[in-house]
Amino acid sequence: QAREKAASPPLAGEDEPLLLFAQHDRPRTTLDGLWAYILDQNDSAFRKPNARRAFWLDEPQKPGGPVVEYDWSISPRMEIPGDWNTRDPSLEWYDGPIYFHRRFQAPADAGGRRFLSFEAVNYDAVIWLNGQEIGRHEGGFTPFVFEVTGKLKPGENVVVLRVDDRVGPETLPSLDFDWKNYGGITRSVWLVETPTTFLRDAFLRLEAGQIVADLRADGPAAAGLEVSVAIAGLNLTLTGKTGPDGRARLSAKPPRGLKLWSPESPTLHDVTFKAGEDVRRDRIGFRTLEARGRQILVNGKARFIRGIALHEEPLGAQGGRVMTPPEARALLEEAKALGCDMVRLAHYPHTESTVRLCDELGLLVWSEIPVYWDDVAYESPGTLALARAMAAEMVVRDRNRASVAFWSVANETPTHQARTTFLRHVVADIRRLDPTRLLTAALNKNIDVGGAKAGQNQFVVDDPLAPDLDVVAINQYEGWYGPRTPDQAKTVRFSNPHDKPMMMSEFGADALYGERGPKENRWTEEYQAWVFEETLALLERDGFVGVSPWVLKDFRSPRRWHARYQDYWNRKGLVSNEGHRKLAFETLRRYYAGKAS
Ligand code: GCB
Repeated sequence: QAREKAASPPLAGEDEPLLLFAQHDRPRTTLDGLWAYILDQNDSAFRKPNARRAFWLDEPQKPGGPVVEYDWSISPRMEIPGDWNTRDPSLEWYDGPIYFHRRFQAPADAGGRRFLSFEAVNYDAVIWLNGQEIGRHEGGFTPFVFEVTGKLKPGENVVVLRVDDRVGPETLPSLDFDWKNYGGITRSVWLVETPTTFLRDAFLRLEAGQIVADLRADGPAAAGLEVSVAIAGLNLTLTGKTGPDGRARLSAKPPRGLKLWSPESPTLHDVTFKAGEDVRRDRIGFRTLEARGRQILVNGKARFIRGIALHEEPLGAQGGRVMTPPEARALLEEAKALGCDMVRLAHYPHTESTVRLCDELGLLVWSEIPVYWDDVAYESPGTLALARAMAAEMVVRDRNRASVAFWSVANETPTHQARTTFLRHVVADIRRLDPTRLLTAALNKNIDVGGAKAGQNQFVVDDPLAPDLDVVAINQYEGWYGPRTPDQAKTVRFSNPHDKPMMMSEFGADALYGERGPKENRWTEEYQAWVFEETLALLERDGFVGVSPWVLKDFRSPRRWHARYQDYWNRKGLVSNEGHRKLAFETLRRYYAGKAS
């Protein structure tokens, strides 16, 4: 116990990630575009560095000098953001280190501060600026920022990354997971400018009947700084001063007639944040969330959550990891066409613009960190620190989005003590960073981990983590993986001994689009639709207050081997990878139409 405590003190203010509040509204230069790349399959340059292969130094061969075995100017180029698996067909199955190189012009120094900002790099990144290492980051789905004030040259600069997408026993996700491990600089890269003292963080929300803003300034003038938050249309401006720690909490009673954000009417307000000379704008919605007894309440009203899960993979023959806003919109419009009011962004934080789109479209969001399955090193202090860092990056990036309703800390994890202790740390951190969201996890359905009592057809949610959560959720695949046929699913009773709302966070079945036949035939659209009919029918009986079937779209996965039906795609999509709707799409649409309030 004592050792564990020493390894994991509660998240302290200094440990909150530096993410540059409202980055989209700051002066910034894109570093997207063509980057040169060099494959280092044996990881020689990093493990055994020497001048011949110090890619980060970008030193050209000198006439008569020692040999240099690379030349960035003639290396192939790749469009960034990009995953190398789809950008370069010869790298479709490559896992390992790749170096990326880009020259860029730094804008003239305006006297403020500058940051290199990465929206996501999968998985492990080492970054050099002009030959000097400026930082490292682990984790493929969350943003990170390094300050480079004073490190840029006037005019041309060089940034080099080593990106290694290999997973290992202590990474997150760990060794086994059901999606393609797309490697690369998968989201945008920016050079961002801020004033010397700037608003590093702001969190504005409706909490306990008040509009509350937590602000944090960073820089030499951060203490005693005038700060304000003005909400357009409400005639409301909160003002105050930061304390010695650069932080301020402002609050006010919400004005009468405040229009709340809801899936039915996703009202967003234009908000202006000021911290000294730093003035930033964002669009923010206000709403309340509550788990009361066994109900989930949005704006004080109980609702049945009509969800769907999706991976971050656009429609198309290839898959791929880069998700542009139009591609995200196309997928989210399919979720809307199903009648969904929630998307489960599985199994890792999706790109920020997707969450912003959910704010606009009126889709609640379930956002998750990739603590996935039982291979995770739950005993490792390093892995715990990584999970906590990921959770903090996820929450700090998205806690101003009204759409975000659920923070999920895990998916289908075992129930032993080490895992539960591990997840409790993450839950505690998230509650500290955001007391307004519902904490959840997709819990296991396996009999041997306490989900179900063998023989009784009685699945009990008795996970030891349940008391720490606001909403208990279970994944279950009766009619697909289990011994029962879809119609026998109703012989199983799901029960929840906790006085908490219960959701079914997954169910589903593989179907190859266009494969038709008797419903008893696996892989047909009919079979999948049958699983949906039978499962949806028992939700209300057993007290579920929400569901997010698996999954909106077929997605690539190296562990789906059936050469005819899968071909390295998970085929549980309601639409095929190219966007054709399968029969079960209509089954779910009809069910949700009956549920819409
Ligand atoms: C699950 C996992 C999900 C898989 C799915 C499947 O339980 O949570 O990531 O893709 O089952 O298709 O087996």
